[in-house]
Amino acid sequence: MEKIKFYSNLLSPPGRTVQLTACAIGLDLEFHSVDVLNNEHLSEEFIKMNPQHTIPVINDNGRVFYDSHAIAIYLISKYAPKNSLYPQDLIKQAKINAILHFESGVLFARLRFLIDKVREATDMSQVPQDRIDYVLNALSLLEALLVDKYLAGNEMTIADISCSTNIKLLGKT
Ligand SMILES: N[C@@H](CCC(=O)N[C@@H](CS)C(=O)NCC(=O)O)C(=O)O
Repeated sequence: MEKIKFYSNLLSPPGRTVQLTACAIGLDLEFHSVDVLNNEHLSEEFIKMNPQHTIPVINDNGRVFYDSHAIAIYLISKYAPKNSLYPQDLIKQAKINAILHFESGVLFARLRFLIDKVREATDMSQVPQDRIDYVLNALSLLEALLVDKYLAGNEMTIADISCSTNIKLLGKT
């Protein structure tokens, strides 16, 4: 069996979610760098793999998957089904899934909206305040989720991995 091919960029938070998940379950991925800043993700070859032209993407022996949340769940369910990063218990899964959707629809979405403006600006005064406020509000919502030791209870799960990759990006910005 071939190694799983992993198309991503080291700076991408969703990409890091997949990297960290694979690392946590001891899975060795074959990394293929995609230079998003130079539009490599818009190439015909890449769009054939993922019509939404987002990274990360994996190719597991001919089966192609995109979206970090879907990939993380797939890798654990297939290669480490007993791992507590994504437990088999449906109630725990529902809690984790809700946080993954929060990451995708609120936290990362707002962060991306802000980062786009930060990239265009020559100094921070050019970044619209409402974009900063939306991110701060998303961080407050994330903080409010943290009632136990980890986001979805007292054990670390992929919800923590997924959200933490955003915080790392904010640290860089
Ligand atoms: N929900 C997706 C988001 C992926 C995403 O937006 N990735 C960015 C890089 S961090 C991207 O590929 N942007 C290029 C584009 O949207 O065309 C996931 O979790 O994988």
